[in-house]
Amino acid sequence: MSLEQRLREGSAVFGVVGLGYVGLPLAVEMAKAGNRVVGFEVDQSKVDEIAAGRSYIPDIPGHEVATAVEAGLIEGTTDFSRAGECDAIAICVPTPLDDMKEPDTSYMEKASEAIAPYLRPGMLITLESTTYPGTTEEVIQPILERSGLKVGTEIFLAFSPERVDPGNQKFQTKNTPKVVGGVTPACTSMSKLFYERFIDTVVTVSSTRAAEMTKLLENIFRCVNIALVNELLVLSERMGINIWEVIDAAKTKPFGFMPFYPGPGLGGHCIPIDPFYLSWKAREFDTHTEFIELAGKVNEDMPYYVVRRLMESLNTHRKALAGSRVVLLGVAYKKDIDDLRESPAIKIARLLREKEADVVYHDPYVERFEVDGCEVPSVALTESECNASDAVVVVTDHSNVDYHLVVRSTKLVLDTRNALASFDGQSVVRL
Ligand code: SAJ
Repeated sequence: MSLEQRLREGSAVFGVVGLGYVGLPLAVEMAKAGNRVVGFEVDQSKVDEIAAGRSYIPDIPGHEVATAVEAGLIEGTTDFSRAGECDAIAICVPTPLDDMKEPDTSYMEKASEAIAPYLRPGMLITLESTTYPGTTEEVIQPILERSGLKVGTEIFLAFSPERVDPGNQKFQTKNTPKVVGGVTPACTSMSKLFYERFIDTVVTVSSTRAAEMTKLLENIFRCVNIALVNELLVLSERMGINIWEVIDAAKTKPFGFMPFYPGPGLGGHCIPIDPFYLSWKAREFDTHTEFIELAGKVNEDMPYYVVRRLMESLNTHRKALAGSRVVLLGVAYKKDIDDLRESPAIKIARLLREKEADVVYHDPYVERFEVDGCEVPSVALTESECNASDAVVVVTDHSNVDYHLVVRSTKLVLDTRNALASFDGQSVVRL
């Protein structure tokens, strides 16, 4: 029976390589639609968690994993030779930057090398990892064709960007439209059929490069606009203008405007990183993506700006930063999640330590916060702790924090997220 027939009748077996914040939700969604899923992981602990019917991804309730496991629809394995059991495999592995801020495609290459020996005629492979235009056909396709199978005629290959927004309760894997672009039209139509099995809306584009660029446009759009408001924040502060008030006023415009907000810097595994995948590839075409470079510079400066503003604020209290006790309130990279990756809190803690401040943190979602191998002590958010501190810096504005307690019992609160806009406390300094 052909892949198309197996996809149409629902007997196809699916595979997911990489069971992280993208792969596990994808595998669960596939299983919820009745498809058997084999999850491939290099991390045995993730395989064990799944076998025990537990979820390690906050957006995925444990019972959804347990239900799928009990129904025999999901299993994890570190045995990549089982890739041959699958009819369609989605690759969802990290695409970080190396120390020189250049793309590190090693995870995608290793994943492709791991499954290539086991490919069978008729199989579909999709790449979901955010990457530069050209990756699918220049990097992944040659590796997969080492199997001796030709993409487009014997196997199918497409790119389909992940669009996971960690913590988003409204848009999740099933109801977020999925863009797909294949190496050939047959690859595109086969990947459309695949994703339509478990995702509500699938949007096809003409090529893998168009799909790769779609994702980068989405994230560069965010990165550049966040940098814009960060730059306007710095200017507005000098002009004595409240940029937060201005943004709220601007967003009353019912068309042609989308609000972004200043902050202590860009965190997460995507927005601070993905744009540099494109600027790296652009050099091959003698093009300098100046918007991306400038946005990166502005966003990367924000942790330094936060520390400068803290020093100025302490100065008005006749206090030096050196020797001051500073509580970082909220260290995850964005509100109401537990993820520390690329969090601006890391850079802020490092800078404060360099200036000999006594740094501690409080974050209800983060049990352990380590910077350069040295643990930042966690403190309870109590009146005595606030009283004892010389400053509290709201780095991430989690919802479940008693900001009233913080404002009434702290000498100085530097609010980098406008979380305290409704508080009229003398101690509050807005970034
Ligand atoms: N941030 C600001 N100001 C803003 C918005 C965000 O400073 O106005 C900061 C956040 O605090 C965070 C960083 O930028 O540190 C990234 O935030 P984000 O809201 O872009 O969220 P991510 O990186 O977790 O997920 C994003 C997705 N989010 C949204 O679309 C809202 C989406 O762009 C991608 O699906 C995802 O990256 C990805 O995986 O690429």
